[in-house]
Amino acid sequence: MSHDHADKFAFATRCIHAGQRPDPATKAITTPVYMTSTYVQDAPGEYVERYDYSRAANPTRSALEANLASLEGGRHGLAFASGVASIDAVIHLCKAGDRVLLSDDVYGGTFRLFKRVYEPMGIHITRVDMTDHDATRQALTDDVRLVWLETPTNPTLKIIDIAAIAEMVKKTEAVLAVDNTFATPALQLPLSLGADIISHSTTKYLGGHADLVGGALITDDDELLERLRFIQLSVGAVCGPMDAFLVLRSTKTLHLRMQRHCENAMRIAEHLDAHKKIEKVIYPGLKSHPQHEIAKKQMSGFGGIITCYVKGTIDDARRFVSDTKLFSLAESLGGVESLIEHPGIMTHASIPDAERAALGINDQLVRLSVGIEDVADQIADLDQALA
Ligand code: P1T
Repeated sequence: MSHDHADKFAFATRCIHAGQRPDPATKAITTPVYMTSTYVQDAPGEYVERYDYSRAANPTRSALEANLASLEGGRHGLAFASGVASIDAVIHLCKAGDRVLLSDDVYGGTFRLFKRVYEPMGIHITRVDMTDHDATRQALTDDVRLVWLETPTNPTLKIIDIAAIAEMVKKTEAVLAVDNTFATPALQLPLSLGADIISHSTTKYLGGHADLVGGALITDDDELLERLRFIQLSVGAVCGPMDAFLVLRSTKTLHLRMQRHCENAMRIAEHLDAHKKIEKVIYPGLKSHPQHEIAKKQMSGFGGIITCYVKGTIDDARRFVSDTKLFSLAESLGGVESLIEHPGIMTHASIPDAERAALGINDQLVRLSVGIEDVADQIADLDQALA
C-alpha cells in the first residue's frame, strides 16, 4: 500500500502502512535504512524528487514524515534530530520583536529554549495558564506571532481546551502550535481541533522503546510546510536514517501500546489515589482532575503519565523514587518500560524556583511514566517502595 492511498484507512492500519511501500529496487516489504549522504545526479541539477543531499531529504526519513503526517491527520511531516530541534524550527518562524505566548507548564527544556536562548535574542515571551481562557485572551496581544501549548502539560498534566484556544488564535495573526508528545495521535488530534502545527518529541511514545532521540512537526498548511522545510534545510537538525527507521518501526504498534499505557495508568492512578502515603494524584482520567471533562471531550484515552504528591518531605519523595525496582529512576517517558522521576530535581530543574513553586512543581511531586508491563507487578513495585 502506498501512502497515497493510506488515508482511506483507520488509525491502526495507518500506523502499520502509512508512508511505506515495498522498496522500489527489491520489493523489500520494510522501508530500508538509507545510509547515504548524497545521491548521484544524471546531469547537474537533475535528481529524483527532492533527493539531492540527505540534509534536504532521505527516503527513510521521508517515509517516517509521511507516516506521522497521516497519523496526525495532516498532509505534511518533517522529522528532526530531537524534540527540542523541532520546537526550535517553529520558533524560527518568529523574528526579533515578535511575541510568543507559551502555556505556563511545559517541559523544562522547552521553557529553557524559549526563555534562555530566544528571549535574549529579542523574541518576547509571555507565559499564561491556558486553562484560564480570559487570561489567555488578554495575553493574546497584537504582537503575538506564535502560541505554543502542551496538553496534557509536563509535568502537572493540565488539560488545555485546544479548540477553545484555536478559536481565539484564529482571530489573530498568530500560529498555534501544539506539543502532542504526551497524548500522541492515538489519543488526540490537534489539527482537527484547529491547531496549525503539531510538535513531537519522538523520543517518547512514538519511538516508544527508550532507544533514540528525535522530533517531528506536522502541518496541513502548504505555506507553513515550505517555511518550516526551508528552516529545517538551513538549520540542519534533521533526523538521521537509523533513528527514522526506529520510529517508523515503533509507530506500527503505537495504537496497541497506547491502549495498554492508558489501561495500566488508570489502574495505578486509582490505586495511588487510595494510598495512605500519597497526598494527591493528578491523572486526567480521574474525576477529581480539574479538567477531566475537557480531557473526555478532546482525548480518546487519558495517557500513560501520572503525577502525584508524596506525603512528607523531599526525603520521602527521594526515597520513593529511589526504592522502586521495576520503575527505573530516569528522565524521559513514553517507553514500554516504566520510569519514575522527581521533576523538581530532574526534568524541570531549569525552571526558576519561584516559578516552579507557583506551578506546583514542589519537593513532593513525583512523575510516573507507566509502561506496558503487567499492571499487578507495577502496583506491587510502587507499594513496596512506598512502604
Ligand atoms: O528530549 P527531546 O526529544 O528533545 O524532546 C523535548 C521534549 C519536548 N516536548 C515534551 C512535551 C517533552 O516532554 C520533551 C522532553 N521531555 C523529557 C525529556 C522529560 O523527561 O520530560
